[in-house]
Amino acid sequence: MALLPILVAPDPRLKIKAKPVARVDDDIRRLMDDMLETMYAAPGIGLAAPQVGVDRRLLVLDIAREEEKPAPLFMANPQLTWLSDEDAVYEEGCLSVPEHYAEVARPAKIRVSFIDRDDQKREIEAEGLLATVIQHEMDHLEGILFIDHLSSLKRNMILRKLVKSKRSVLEPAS
Ligand code: K1U
Ligand code: ZN
Repeated sequence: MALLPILVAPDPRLKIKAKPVARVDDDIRRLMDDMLETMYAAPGIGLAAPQVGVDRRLLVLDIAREEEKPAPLFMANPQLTWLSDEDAVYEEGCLSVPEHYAEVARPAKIRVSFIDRDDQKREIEAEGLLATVIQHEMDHLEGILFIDHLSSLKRNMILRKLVKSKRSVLEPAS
């Protein structure tokens, strides 16, 4: 398995609508495994393929706590089949928007259909943090970041800080 570099905003590859996969074959399974390893190493609780520069509708997640048994979920071509009217607000973070967090409101309960790591069609219901992380990762497949749910003032402030910190890595002060 391999650790993959995670793209940081602003990056045009994070704004692209990802393409469906035809099926989950050995190449896709290897990519999903690399994404999971990258997510655990970051550390994070979710990761979508566009975050590692891959233009495909794939995501991995695991919201199990450190003291719990790992419970990874692998999704290809996820589709929301039902959303609750009621919203829930969570403080969100993103490995592509490092060190910034903000509250985002999303449907509290969802039903999502997807193809799993064994190329089997599945549908699950989710609520709480799991529902939030699935929706956050599915946004990545549409080229949407959690900061796109904030006011343009807050979003631009965060983007300016990210540009500045990228610059300081490229041009360290002498
Ligand atoms: O970059 C990502 O998409 C992953 C992101 C997922 C997420 C977190 C919280 C709300 C919505 C979506 C992260 O994993 S950020 C890091 C994080 O939340 C975390 C890291 C280690 C332990 C617990 C949480
Ligand atoms: Zn994210």
